[in-house]
Amino acid sequence: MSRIPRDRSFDSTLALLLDPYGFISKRCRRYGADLFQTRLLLRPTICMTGPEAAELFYRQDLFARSGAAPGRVQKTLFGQGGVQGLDGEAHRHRKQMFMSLMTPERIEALKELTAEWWRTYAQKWTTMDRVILYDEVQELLTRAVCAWVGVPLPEAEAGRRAAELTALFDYAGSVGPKHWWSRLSRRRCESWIEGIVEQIRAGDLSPPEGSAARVIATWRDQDGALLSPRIAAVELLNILRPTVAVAVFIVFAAHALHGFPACRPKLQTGDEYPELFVQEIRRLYPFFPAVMARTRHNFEWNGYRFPRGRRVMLDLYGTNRDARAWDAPEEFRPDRFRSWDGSPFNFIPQGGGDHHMNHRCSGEWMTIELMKLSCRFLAASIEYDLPDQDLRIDITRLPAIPKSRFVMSNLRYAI
Ligand code: HEM
Ligand code: MYR
Repeated sequence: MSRIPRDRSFDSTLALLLDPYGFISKRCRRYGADLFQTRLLLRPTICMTGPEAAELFYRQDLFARSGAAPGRVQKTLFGQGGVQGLDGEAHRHRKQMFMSLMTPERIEALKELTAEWWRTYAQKWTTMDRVILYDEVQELLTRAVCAWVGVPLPEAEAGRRAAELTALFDYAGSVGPKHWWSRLSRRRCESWIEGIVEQIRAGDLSPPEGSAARVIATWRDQDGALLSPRIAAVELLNILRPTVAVAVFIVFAAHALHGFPACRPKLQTGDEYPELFVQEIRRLYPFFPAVMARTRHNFEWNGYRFPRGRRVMLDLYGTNRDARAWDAPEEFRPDRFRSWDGSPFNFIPQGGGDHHMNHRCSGEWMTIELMKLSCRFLAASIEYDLPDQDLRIDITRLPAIPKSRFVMSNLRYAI
């Protein structure tokens, strides 16, 4: 039996905040192991990295999610009572609600709405001196996703709602005033969507058959009861918020197009290259750093003893760059995905395992499709200049984004 390496410091919360993407893998390398134990937010936590650790982490007989996420993450990013904190049958049933929304036809409908908004925004950008892509795409996606789920978005509210939805993910990992703004935004978003759910149930609002707002407002849990309006709101926000968060990946795509201009012409035709390009962006760029669970029992793994009730954190970012699974892992090479083995545990930017059975992101296919569409638009439909700016990616921030948020100028768009 080996002892799980222990981090020397009393509590590592600050070290994690200062280096949220490198924290786990750097320490694992230092200790020559796939795991180590430390204290985070004063709770003992086992941190793990790599494909083998990912395979372990998604074993539901060994790990549970209820009570695993820190309160500050629930009060900002996730909300309380949603799918992320469910286990077993209750999780599978609720997950079905999300997965039923991800049919090819429904995803196609979102792509059409989003493409329409790209065109509208591009026209507006031709009249602007400077376009801050991160901010603009948040708003564009807010409009597309609200239409798609069936939530009315009056023109006068679009900017404010986009800012509130963005605050849920963009400031979830912040401390101080931004964190509090994120909490306030969660309360505002939940009240807004709760009102929508109540209107649907009262028959005052009738979103289309198959739309997320209707499916969620009328969904019955295993016991046959409707979700409470608050939980229905949390779940509808589990679609709205992360769709707006695709703005982060779109900004990374713009960043990669600038850094690797040879990719641009290859994105202009066909479907194959956009997919490779998008996968490599999801693998290499820093976004969702790690996921958390807690052990259900005492067990042993690879000679290490895991005690019952221990919080465990899996390194998504480091696993995507693990040299055991990837050649030259730090290099941007979209073509590597031509020969990827398709493992559910070595490429996990949106979680691992199975979409239906595990907590793996239900919006993963949607994310890929929105990214492909957006990359094509950036590469083929518009031209722009990049004014002087700091494009370095700030990896001390959660989520990481280019410091300048990607500024474009002199934008050309021929309809
Ligand atoms: C779960 C990342 C977009 C809906 C997750 C998880 C990650 C993730 C890491 C947790 C996996 C786990 O706990 O094992 C991302 C990233 C996105 C994104 C980086 C890019 C913006 C989306 C989209 C949607 C979505 C577009 C929906 C439209 C969800 C839901 C869950 C989830 C509902 C909870 C699943 C469960 O607990 O079973 N996502 N996601 N995400 N994601 Fe995403
Ligand atoms: C989503 O909105 O669900 C998808 C993207 C959110 C990424 C947010 C990154 C910062 C999260 C910090 C919490 C880390 C939990 C261990």
